[in-house]
Amino acid sequence: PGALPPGLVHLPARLDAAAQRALLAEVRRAAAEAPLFRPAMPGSGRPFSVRMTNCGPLGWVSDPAGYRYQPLHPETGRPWPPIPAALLDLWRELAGYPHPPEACLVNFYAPGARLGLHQDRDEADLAAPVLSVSLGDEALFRFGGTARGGPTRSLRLGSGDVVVLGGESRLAFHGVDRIYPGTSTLLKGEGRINLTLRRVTRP
Ligand code: MD5
Ligand code: FE
Repeated sequence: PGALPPGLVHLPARLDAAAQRALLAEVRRAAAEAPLFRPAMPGSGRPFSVRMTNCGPLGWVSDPAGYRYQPLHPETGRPWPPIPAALLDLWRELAGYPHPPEACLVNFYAPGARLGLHQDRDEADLAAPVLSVSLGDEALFRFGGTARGGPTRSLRLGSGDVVVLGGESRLAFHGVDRIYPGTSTLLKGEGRINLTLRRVTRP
């Protein structure tokens, strides 16, 4: 409870059930063209528990050589599929930023997957927010301030929730501690999908 930090806007169930189903169909289409891959930590090569793919002119990838955005899928060598129109509409409505996103990172959390605390700072344009859409099972999302090791708070994110992370929250440490299996019927026990829209380059 209590106020969220400046720049963090949580819109519970911003997408209704029909919009969630339509978006999920788009994500499945994209993943058929650009298969989910399992990124590895730079340096150690330790695999993520989250699997990923991307839409848009650029996609985020991580492998032992480092984190980066690139125009081609790391395994197929093909361009990423386009960002679904419904997501571009949501960005225009909510981002407060006058240029389109260039990457839509798709994170797939099977039950048991998690994402450690980190900052998103691989984008050259930090003036744009990150817009997050959750589908499927609920997740325990944790966020803190811009310094590692500071206090953190948690927020439960459900299917259809949208979070806009801008301003002072754009560089906040954040992660996903766990998902709650069986809390949504949308993905039928498969887990959770999170979509993040990102502007990468300076316009
Ligand atoms: C997720 N994804 O649920 C989260 C939600 C990622 C990632 O963290 O990098 O793919 S996006 C949350 C986010 C993005 C940018 C800033 C902040 C949170 N924040 O300041 O809290 O899969
Ligand atoms: Fe992140």
